[in-house]
Amino acid sequence: MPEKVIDSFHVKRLDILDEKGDVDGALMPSLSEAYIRRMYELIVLSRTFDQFALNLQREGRLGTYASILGQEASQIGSAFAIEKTDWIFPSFREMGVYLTMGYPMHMLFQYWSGDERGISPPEGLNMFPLCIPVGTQIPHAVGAAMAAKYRKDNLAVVTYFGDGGTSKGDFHEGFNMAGVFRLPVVFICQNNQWAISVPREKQTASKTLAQKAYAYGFEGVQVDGNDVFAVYKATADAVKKAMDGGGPTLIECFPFRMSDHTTADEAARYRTKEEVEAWKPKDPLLRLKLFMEKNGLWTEKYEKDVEEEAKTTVSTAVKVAEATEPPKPEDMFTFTYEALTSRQKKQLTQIIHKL
Ligand SMILES: Cc1ncc(C[n+]2csc(CCOP(=O)(O)OP(=O)(O)O)c2C)c(N)n1
Ligand SMILES: [Mg+2]
Repeated sequence: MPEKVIDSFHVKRLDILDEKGDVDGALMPSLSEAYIRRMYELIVLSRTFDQFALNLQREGRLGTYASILGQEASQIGSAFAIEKTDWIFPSFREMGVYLTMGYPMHMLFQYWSGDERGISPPEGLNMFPLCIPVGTQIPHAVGAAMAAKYRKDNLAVVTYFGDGGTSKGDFHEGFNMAGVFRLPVVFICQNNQWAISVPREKQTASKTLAQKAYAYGFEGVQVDGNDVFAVYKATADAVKKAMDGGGPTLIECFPFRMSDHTTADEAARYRTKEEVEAWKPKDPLLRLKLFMEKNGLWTEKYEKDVEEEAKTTVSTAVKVAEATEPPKPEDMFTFTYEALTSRQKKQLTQIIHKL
């Protein structure tokens, strides 16, 4: 008997906005000028937030922080395609998504300064707290999508994770269940080429991360992660498909982690200057700016105004966060243990009476 090919697959890659600021007119989604300006303003706001956070950390006013520099188009582009009624399960690097969805900025500063009250999403904002354990948000999102399908809720569930997250068992278990039950979930992998010091080629032998979806019976697509329009379109299509009963989609965004892994890391020790330099012309903000300039949506005054407003917004949020009374150390005992040991009782007394 001759061997037969019983299955094959291909991976689509979506690019709309190039490095010169030109778009593919056939693929460009129909977006109003005001909408495009809002995208730009949120990219600037997120980048400003990021810069403030890095500075505050260096001054000892914030704890370890994970920068989003270079990943703004992946985050803001996708978040613009998510409805307020959808549910979002982020990883730890989605500050741009939080800000686009309207998460109070001062709470993010509160969280990164070690106050967990900063990451209790306000009522009405369908976002889960950021997730530090790599990949564990994936099965949570799949469970929520299962519930949505069961209850016939008209919504999609969107979850974010990194290239490193695709090596976790949570990823494979979540993907399997999403595929088998054709759940309304959109998986957004921000393949920023690095998982701390592990480069993409040591993460997997697969040619793309997008193709991993095919093993679980659904579509994976790769998108230029520095292209806000391509990320927006891929996410909008996947959200619509999920809500129309078409099942899950994996979107592999292809940006670059321009910064260190976190402020506790020093990327220069494991990656070359040349690699970082090569990504600079691909910058998502620069590219959108060029597009807007070519289309009469950008002037130097507009840029200055947007930057000034972002700085004011961010510094106000810092002030609000820093004016918040810190949590009481004794709460650690009140909410952690059912019953205190005699040693803990002694420690608690010492804290209360400042002994
Ligand atoms: C379960 C678990 N193992 C290890 C870690 C330590 N850790 C934090 S981030 C990270 C790498 C994540 O890489 P990736 O998924 O590519 O996300 P990125 O940091 O690039 O956004 C690791 C191993 C962790 N937080 N959780
Ligand atoms: Mg990564």
